[in-house]
Amino acid sequence: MGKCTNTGADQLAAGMPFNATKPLEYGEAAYTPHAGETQAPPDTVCHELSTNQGVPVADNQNSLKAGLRGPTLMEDFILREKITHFDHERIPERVVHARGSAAHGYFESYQDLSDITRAAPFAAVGKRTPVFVRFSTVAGERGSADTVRDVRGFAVKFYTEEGNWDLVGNNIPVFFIQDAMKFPDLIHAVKPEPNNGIPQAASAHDTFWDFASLSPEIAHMLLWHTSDRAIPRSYRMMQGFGVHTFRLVNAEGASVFCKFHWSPLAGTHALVWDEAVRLAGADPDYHRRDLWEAIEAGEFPAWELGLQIFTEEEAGRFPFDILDPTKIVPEEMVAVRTIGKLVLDRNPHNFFSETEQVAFCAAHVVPGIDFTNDPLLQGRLHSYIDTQLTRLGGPNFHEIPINTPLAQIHNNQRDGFHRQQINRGRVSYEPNSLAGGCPFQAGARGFVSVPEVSQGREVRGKPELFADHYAQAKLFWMSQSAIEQHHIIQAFRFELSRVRTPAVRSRTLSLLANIDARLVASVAEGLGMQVPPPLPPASDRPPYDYMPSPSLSLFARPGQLGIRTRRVALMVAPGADGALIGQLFASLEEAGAVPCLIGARIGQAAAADGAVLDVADSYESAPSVLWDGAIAIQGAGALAIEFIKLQYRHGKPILALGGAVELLKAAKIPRRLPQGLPDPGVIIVTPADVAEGLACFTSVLAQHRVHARETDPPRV
Ligand code: HDD
Repeated sequence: MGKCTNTGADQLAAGMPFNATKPLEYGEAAYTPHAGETQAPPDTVCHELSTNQGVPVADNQNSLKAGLRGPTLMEDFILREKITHFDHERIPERVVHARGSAAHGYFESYQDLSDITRAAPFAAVGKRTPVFVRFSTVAGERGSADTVRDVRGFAVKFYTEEGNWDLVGNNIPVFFIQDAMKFPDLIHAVKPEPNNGIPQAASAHDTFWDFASLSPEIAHMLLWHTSDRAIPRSYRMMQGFGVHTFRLVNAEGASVFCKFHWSPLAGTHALVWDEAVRLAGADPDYHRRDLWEAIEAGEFPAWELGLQIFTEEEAGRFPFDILDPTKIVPEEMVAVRTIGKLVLDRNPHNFFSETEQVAFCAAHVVPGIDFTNDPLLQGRLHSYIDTQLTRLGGPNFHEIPINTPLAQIHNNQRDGFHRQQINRGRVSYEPNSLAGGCPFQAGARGFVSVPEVSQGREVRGKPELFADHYAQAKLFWMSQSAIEQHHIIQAFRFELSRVRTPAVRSRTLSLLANIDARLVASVAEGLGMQVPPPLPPASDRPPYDYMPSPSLSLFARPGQLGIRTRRVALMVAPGADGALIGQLFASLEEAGAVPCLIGARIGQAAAADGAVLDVADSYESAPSVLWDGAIAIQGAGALAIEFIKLQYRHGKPILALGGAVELLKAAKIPRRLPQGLPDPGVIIVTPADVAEGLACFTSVLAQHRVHARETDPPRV
């Protein structure tokens, strides 16, 4: 059995002379934790350090030199191998969706859908299929902040027994453009401008709005993009959509159309813009951390899968074209049928190997799922495999463990960069007799495309219904609550205020003038501009008049989690009531919330009764935006005042106990809403009434925030 040799760092930590060697037994701690520090359990049995050729490394501290003060020698193959590998640690980041986070889990079918589709995940009630899900932003680079205004990617890889199916969707059910031909233009416009590389992860700049204002098909998407959908509170709290219309095909080959919807059990909740901006500085990993911590805590994020299923005849009667990815199928026209549940219950072991190297592809489907002629989808069928050739270095990316199907692979594809499989025998072609005809075609058991009739002239163009750019933008606008509409106006004002070219602002207003008079007037007012005449419509057809669709509001899905996973700051200071804090802490934890003591500085503080308070966070290290609600117990000072002011500004519940009411006074927190009614989220009680106060606090916390409190500009 080999020995695990202690390192210099370990020796320093253990107070040993630097050059002394003390062999450790297998599994023995290689590092002595400081008091109070817990040691992460080693992943595997501890092994000897080696090179990539398996040569044991004697010394990982010093390069090989000609004399102690001499030059480093070329001969040091261990140093050169280590540095060379390090130099090549990065692979190209995704050209879009570079910033992302992922987790493992499973999909469980509630139903047997075999009458509609032969897709393996839906074959039986209770059937579980393993999945890997990656969430992402679109525009930002790999190290950009999580909370920027952007669409979020929602990509699900199902490892079915009939191969991998990737449902590569977004958290918004429509897209910016109608044809893949425009995708590079869209992305070039939204990415940092090519002359100076500014701005990072933001659509608020001239080139994006220049492109947008010249592309009226974007109108519907612009309203989603400026809505709170583009600043979710958490990946766990957003919907997902397949966006395009797909086909479901059963064993007899009969097919229906389908739209895919993921609906979060945690409900749909968003940040407010000021919070999102501050979070980008306070914790750029806010969504990544939230997902990771929820899974580590056993609070497994879950979504239900809903299908909108309709026939070709029904599709023919819709007032829009189902091949147009800028249109939804309103739930009032086709109900969403809930058919299963997605649960994420395991974090990746290694970010690079799994989250970075996972390769999703819109063309990865399994028998039972098929495409439509949506021209955006058709372009995607090419793009994803093509992009992996550069990003993952060749055509064998399916051999990277995270991409490998559970289903067996048998084919005659051979060789190429990074080939892992050692194919045996001399036969790599089909038909053959020398290998007994293997592997042989699966026939009807295999993937069979729907034999859609496809005839027509070769043209570059769009179907007529694609030209109705505004009817569904209106539908979205009128389906939003007053506060959501207010946020859309504010977002347009922000984005367009950042645009330096007046003509671009004006053209965007002309586009908005086709959607709603109040919307465009409010945006124009915020820009100090007059409302220009509307852009002429692209079609003579009168636009369809939709009824509002309440399910398009974020408030339609409050969720089932209550206060579970909500982060609560218990504001304390030395001399606080230890028993009261203990009681609050225990009650919150029992309800599944995440309480934490916060004060002017971290460390231990003495409570009034002599008990020790473990203050884990300070107002500087964990500012207000990181918390869903605050309970003020004791504390004062400028930082505490700033903290509570921001809790108020962002609509969060505040419970003040006893003397802490002074803090609210110092912060000038009003007890009434702007409308004059008492604010349900500003709760002041004596310590004797803590149970009652906490009940009020948690009921507001469960509703996410007090939207009625919101004012612009803020009152405190
Ligand atoms: Fe795309 C990545 C979603 C249109 C080309 N896309 C990518 C990812 C998601 C989407 C979620 C990240 C996958 C991951 O986590 O690795 N894309 C969409 C949706 C679209 C869409 C919902 C419209 C409905 N995409 C789209 C078009 C094209 C691309 C029209 C090109 C013609 N997308 C790509 C890509 C990416 C990608 C360049 C970048 C890295 C990758 O694929 O693996 O191929």
